[in-house]
Amino acid sequence: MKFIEPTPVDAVSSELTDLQVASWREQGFVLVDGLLPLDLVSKLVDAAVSRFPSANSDEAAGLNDFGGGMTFPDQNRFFNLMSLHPHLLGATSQLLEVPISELRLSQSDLWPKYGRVPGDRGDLDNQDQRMHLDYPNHTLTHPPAWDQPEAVEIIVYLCDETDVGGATAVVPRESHDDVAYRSPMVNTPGVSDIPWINDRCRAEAWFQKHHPEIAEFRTRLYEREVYAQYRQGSVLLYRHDTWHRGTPLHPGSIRLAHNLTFRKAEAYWISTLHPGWAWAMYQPDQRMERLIAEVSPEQRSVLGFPAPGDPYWDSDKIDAVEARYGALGFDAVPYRQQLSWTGLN
Ligand SMILES: O=C(O)CCC(=O)C(=O)O
Ligand SMILES: [Fe+2]
Repeated sequence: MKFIEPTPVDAVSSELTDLQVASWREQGFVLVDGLLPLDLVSKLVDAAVSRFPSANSDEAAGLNDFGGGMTFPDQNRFFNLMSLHPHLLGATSQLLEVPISELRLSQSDLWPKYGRVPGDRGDLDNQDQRMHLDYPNHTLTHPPAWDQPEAVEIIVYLCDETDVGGATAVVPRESHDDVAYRSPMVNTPGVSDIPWINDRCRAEAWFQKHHPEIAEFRTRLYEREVYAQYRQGSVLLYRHDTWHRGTPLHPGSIRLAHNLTFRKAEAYWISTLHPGWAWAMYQPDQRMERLIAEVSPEQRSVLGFPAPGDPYWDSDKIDAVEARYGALGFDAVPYRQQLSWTGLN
């Protein structure tokens, strides 16, 4: 087993180092430490621990697959602030080479995974996952050429691998003509006629029976996997077209992880994974409205709220939006300033 350890981001700027950016661009992933403040991480851990069933509880025994976790925007403010953390946005902007205002959040969910004893628990069991790509349940199309990435996928780990196990396994891309990464990438569940089986043994048995040549291709992937030895607060940055899988946890333990995707604004074919922001604005706690009012213009733009200077704005619209959110603390000044600068007022 080859474990990969996290490397620290730049301690002063909290930006990814050149080596980290190169690792994501060439190998398809990078595991980093020091990107996120640990006090925010521990607030999120507290929120998640009180939200989800504890390990070994009867309730946890029934939770086999992910889903049913916290999704953005949640009633928990720290989860929402983590989802828009400036350092996550900054790192993504470095990787995709676009300004933060041209990023869009399309996934933010936090879910528990429970460690089980080895055994067959059906097709959908997520304990020992089959090798896969994530793109089939994110994009309507297919990821573009490797050198034109349109999204960054992220796992923020809220536990320590040494305590709970469950290292994410990743297959590093070796070169521009790596056979594992040749387009189209279709040898993964959920694509073409391949059923969506999550459990490794069951999925590989299906490939052996129906497509032995794909089974052979996939055997090579397992041989090449390396394991992310995450710590609490480590961040795995990867892609919708990076081969990876979840591996078993220590039986009886619980792992908490926060998964995110930021896409380029122009890549509208990448869908938002959750019910969406609009449905959240039906909640009596006004979680979405309060968040809109609280965060920076740059963070708002990642939710699709037009940035200062966007042609959307005129002074009537700014007045109206201020009337809507002003009582919650929304500051319209940056929008007005840009309007007068661009001379459209
Ligand atoms: O659990 C993990 O480490 C990875 C999970 C994963 O890849 C997935 O659910 O798609
Ligand atoms: Fe995945």
